[in-house]
Amino acid sequence: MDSTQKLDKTKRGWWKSAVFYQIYPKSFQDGNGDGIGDIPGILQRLDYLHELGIDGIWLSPVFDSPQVDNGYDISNYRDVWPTFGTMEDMKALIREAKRRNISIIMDLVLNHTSDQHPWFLEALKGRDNPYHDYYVWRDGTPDCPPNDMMAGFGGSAWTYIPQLGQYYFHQFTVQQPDLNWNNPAVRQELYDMIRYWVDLGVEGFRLDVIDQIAKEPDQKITNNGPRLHEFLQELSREAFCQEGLVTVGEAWGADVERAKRYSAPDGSELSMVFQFEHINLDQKPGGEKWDMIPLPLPQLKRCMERWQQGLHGQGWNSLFLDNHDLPRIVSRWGDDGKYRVESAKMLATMLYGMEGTPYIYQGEELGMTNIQLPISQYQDVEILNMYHHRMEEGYPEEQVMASIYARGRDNARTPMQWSEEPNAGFTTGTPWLPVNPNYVSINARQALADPNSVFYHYQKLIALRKRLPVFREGTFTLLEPDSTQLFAYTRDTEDAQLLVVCNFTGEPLSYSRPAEFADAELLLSNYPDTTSVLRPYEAQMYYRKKD
Ligand code: TEU
Ligand code: CA
Repeated sequence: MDSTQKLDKTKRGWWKSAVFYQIYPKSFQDGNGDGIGDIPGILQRLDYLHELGIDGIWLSPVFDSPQVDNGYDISNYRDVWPTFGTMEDMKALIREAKRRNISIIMDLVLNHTSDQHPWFLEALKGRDNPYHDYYVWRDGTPDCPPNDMMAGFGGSAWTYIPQLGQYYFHQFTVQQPDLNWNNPAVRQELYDMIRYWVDLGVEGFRLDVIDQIAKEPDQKITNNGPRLHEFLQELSREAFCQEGLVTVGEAWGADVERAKRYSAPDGSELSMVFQFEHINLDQKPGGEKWDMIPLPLPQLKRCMERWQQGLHGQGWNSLFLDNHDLPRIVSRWGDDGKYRVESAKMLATMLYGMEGTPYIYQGEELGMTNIQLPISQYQDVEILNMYHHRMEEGYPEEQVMASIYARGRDNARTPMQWSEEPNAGFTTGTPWLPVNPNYVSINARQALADPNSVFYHYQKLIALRKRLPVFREGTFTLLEPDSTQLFAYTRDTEDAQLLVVCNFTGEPLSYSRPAEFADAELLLSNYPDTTSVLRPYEAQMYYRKKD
């Protein structure tokens, strides 16, 4: 199978046929033995990514940063963190990736900077400093913050600066002050910076918490602020004007109607957004992400249906189950024990039959799993803040740890498992976060040697999506919506039809496919043959030409 079919990236909307791969640089490949992944390490692995068949890399932030939030706290937008490498390394990465027809998509954090960014250091110098208004300030006294808004990773969203007699606003950690988008100078600085990266050959951007830039803290508005779409349209006009750039905004607050605006086909805002409605379904209503419930399958199906049908012809979906903030999907909605391989393939099949642009998170193509560590070994600021907070509140420690095992972001951030060599071939030094001990049996070297691996299943799905227009154009119809075991749907164009059938459970399921598919071609499945039942986590994809 030709997994390396090239897309013509000069064509508008090329990214509709593309598949992207997210790299979390700290954990991908260490090139110099200091235990931390880096850009030279990524360069070593480009051939692996090319083999998988991806068209672009979403690179989580590599900018200079004190790393309080692993780079989502940027202190210099125009340079890379020295531990990751140099600008020369970055240029080499852009060039070498492009040579393999892989685009580099940078991760832009435009909502906030690091508190070590020169703009913030200037802002602290006085109310009259020209950079003071780059951030969001309110007068106050030490004991009385402007309001009771809370920050994303715990604590107040306001931090007091005594010498100014003012509070600054931060939606995330104290070290991530929010930028003031109402100030046109801030916006122009950011657009300039984006053009700088475009000039270096970057072909797109992932926009961190983009729906939070237009916050209005006096009204307690965080996402979807009143000027959001005005800002996005200006951003698009001024910074994304180069034909062919792909832009994907992270939008936890997006519903279908909002997503239509973000991803409007006229290109006035973004190419697409990451929305999280499906991701939030196994969270207790009214609770936090740490408060879990079992995944309600009928609701998942209805949710995907709503997005598939809602955006068809009117916008564009992103397709993802994993990223650096989420637990590993095979541990979450699959079975990371006995049926790890089958369920990892089933989840991919369920998603890759849909309309949208898929994003693979590093290691997902190997079926990498969650990890359980003692609290002293976790690194993530969100996990550590939550642990201290809930312990103080009197939660039983066992329950707190169970939440971390199930939902903690470090699950996704353990080093990439390349081989059965020490530290999974990730580093010759001491990894910054422990390697999952299961690397001896789950790793890329073994996957490449096994024709039945999860890796090759992804490779086939990617190639199919490029070959058959039905993946890109077909309308979506959900079958058997109420079944608590089966996830099945069809995609239809005028002359072809795709059927995707997934057993979402570890129990066998009797199922006969619609009559018109009796003689259809089996494009792909995760068992060596087919029988009259769907075995645990069995997934099948059928294709037929209409006559
Ligand atoms: O995440 C946005 C965000 O809302 C997170 O708080 C998310 O809800 C949380 O990670 C779920 O556990 C983005 C980045 O993806 C994340 O890595 C950053 O920490 C965050 O923004 C701040 O920049
Ligand atoms: Ca390194």
